[in-house]
Amino acid sequence: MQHLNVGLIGGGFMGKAHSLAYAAMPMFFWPAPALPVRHTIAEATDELAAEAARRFGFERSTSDWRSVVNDPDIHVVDIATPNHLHAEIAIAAAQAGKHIISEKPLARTAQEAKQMYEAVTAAGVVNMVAFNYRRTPAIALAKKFIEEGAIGRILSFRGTYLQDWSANPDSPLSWRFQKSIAGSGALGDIATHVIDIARYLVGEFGSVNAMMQTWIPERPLQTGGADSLGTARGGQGPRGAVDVDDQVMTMIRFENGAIGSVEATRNGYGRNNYITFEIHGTEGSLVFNYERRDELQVCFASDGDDRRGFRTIYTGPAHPNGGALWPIPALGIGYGETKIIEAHDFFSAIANGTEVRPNFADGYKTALIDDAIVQSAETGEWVEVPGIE
Ligand code: NAI
Ligand code: SOE
Repeated sequence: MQHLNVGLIGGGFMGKAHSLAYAAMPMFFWPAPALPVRHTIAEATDELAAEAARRFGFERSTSDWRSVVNDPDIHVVDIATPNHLHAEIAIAAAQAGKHIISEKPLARTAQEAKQMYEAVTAAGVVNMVAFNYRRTPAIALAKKFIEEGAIGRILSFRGTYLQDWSANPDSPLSWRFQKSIAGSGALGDIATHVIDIARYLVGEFGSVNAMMQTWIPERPLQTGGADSLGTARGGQGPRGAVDVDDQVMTMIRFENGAIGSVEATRNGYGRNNYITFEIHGTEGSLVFNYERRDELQVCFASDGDDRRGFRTIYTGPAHPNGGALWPIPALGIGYGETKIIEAHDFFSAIANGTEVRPNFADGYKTALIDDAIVQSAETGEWVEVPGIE
């Protein structure tokens, strides 16, 4: 079994999730496609890096991500930093011939995403963007039903991603509220997950008509680089300007004729990780809510008029990736499992020399959709989403 050395850059929330996935992947998927070795972790300072290495089980640590990218012993570069560093790190890693997984959104703009896509294409390395939610077994099951034709031709997709961690005006001005670092707000941070799910389940976006809104224009300045996701509150100290959106809503015309909508907010009190979709087809409907992520609700026209209504399928060993997870349906799929499946699929692609989706082309396509949404919100017009050049 091949050992592949990972260089992980960024030891915050996603540094934790990816480290867990590398440790746990072979325990779930055995024989593993390859064994991820937690070789080096890079953080913003030497102290943070050393602490992250101890905590997440890495052999070495550094505050210089370039030394990781250029280390001949490293096979895989994992980018788990704030968004402004994704492009620079990914392009350097591709030029050094490393396989790359990057957190989402792939980049701050479509222009940046294009450069990343071109760099990995030229280098011929395996590349993946970490839209992990599509690996939730219930979402993969929805994909299977759609591909089997179980709900017929798709008519409409209605998707949401609603959270409330930043609804409090005292939650700090972390990097997620700064355009120079994040690129955009709720759009890039969370709407992109639903856009990825919509592309996965329905197909390519043709055009969009969107609104974007900033509800809290100033937030307390934050010291330190990591985002506490609202759990640390600022007091009466100085505040700085928010220059990204808190909320986005868009209508969608898909290329295949389906219509739909995506909305996302980080100010929806009572909603936590409320990723939902409802899909109507000519032969049935599918409904999903991540806060009940073991479940897929289905209604098939063939059920007959006298029993028409939604029933709940609890995902388990009979469903996509279920065999590798837990032996009984509804034992509980967690966020960690989506990252473990993601790690499995990424390392399988490296071991087998194949492609994995979503890849940088998908990340670039999503960035083109994001740019079209921003343009539409500014002009009030429908905006066509360009294809990949
Ligand atoms: P975070 O703020 O918790 O952690 C980011 C870490 O990067 C911090 O510890 C920071 O010190 C470190 N960092 C900053 N500059 C660095 C540098 N030059 N070299 C090395 N490390 C550096 O952020 P979080 O939540 O982990 O987000 C990271 C990325 O993951 C973002 O792109 C975000 O959009 C994405 N994300 C994806 C999620 C998913 O479900 N797929 C969930 C959460 C975040
Ligand atoms: C904050 O909105 C956040 O951590 C996002 O950055 C992630 O992508 C999402 O999965 C969870 O919430």
